[in-house]
Amino acid sequence: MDSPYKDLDRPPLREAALRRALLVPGGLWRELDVLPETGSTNADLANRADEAEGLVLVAESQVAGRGRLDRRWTAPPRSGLAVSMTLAPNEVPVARWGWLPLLAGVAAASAVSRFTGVEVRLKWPNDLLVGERKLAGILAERAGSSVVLGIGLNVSLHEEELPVPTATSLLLAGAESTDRDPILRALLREVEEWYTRWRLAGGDAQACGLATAYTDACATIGRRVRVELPAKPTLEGTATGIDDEGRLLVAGPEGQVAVGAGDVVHVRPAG
Ligand code: BT5
Repeated sequence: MDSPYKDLDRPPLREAALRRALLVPGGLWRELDVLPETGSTNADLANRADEAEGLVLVAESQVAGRGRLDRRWTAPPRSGLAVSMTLAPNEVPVARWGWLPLLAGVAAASAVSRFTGVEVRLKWPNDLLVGERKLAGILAERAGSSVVLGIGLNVSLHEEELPVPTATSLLLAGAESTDRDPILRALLREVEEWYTRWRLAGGDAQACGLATAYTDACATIGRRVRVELPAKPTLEGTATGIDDEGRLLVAGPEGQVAVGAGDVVHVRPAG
């Protein structure tokens, strides 16, 4: 539907105001750009991964948005947030970097819940759910000595605009506000806060409270799950928790197995 009023429903992000609010002395975020259109904000920042951390790139429209394992992330222009950031927690052992996508999930869920009143749960490793439907996805990719963390959040999509029937948006979930500027500010502030705590704890998710926050928000833990792994038999068992490296622990017939976000094709509830 080509309504001339659509732009009024979907005002552009205010780059200058976002910069004023977020690029503060002593803070994590150093640069913030809003592009009218790009292929993928994750791909763009991966090319700049050798610069110091704290770059933030937002796109009003993404034409080649990436999910995990060559999957796609699609959404109409200005209907949500597509944002990537670079992080380089060099003093944290690389094995613990697996917590970064989970950290982003905790930060995004708490920013969204607080600002919009919508109750959000996390599905391991990287989905924000409202009920069983996906509100946001997170993609963490290694690039040089950094991690590019990308978040796609559906804000004002109508039912007929959803890219897949399992998706939802803040609008459809009855959010108190669908104003993207303050949601983005809250999101980036929460990521900064959790990242700083986690990093100061040397990446120890237990010590900094991240593991507890994640477990409290996670709908996967405690459930029966079927885990699809590439080129391996499907694993079925009970999700019992998250290990020190951010992997999901699944207790199955052959004992406890730890599965990493990068390895998993799908985690589905088992009957
Ligand atoms: C993800 O992958 O969920 C990670 C998505 C990350 C997107 C952000 S946007 C900013 C940054 N730049 C990028 O290029 N990417 C990041 P995965 O778990 O593999 O889920 C992908 C699947 O989600 C697709 O195969 C679809 O089934 C579904 N999907 C695609 N677009 C969606 C949407 N807008 N809402 C809900 N589900 C969607």
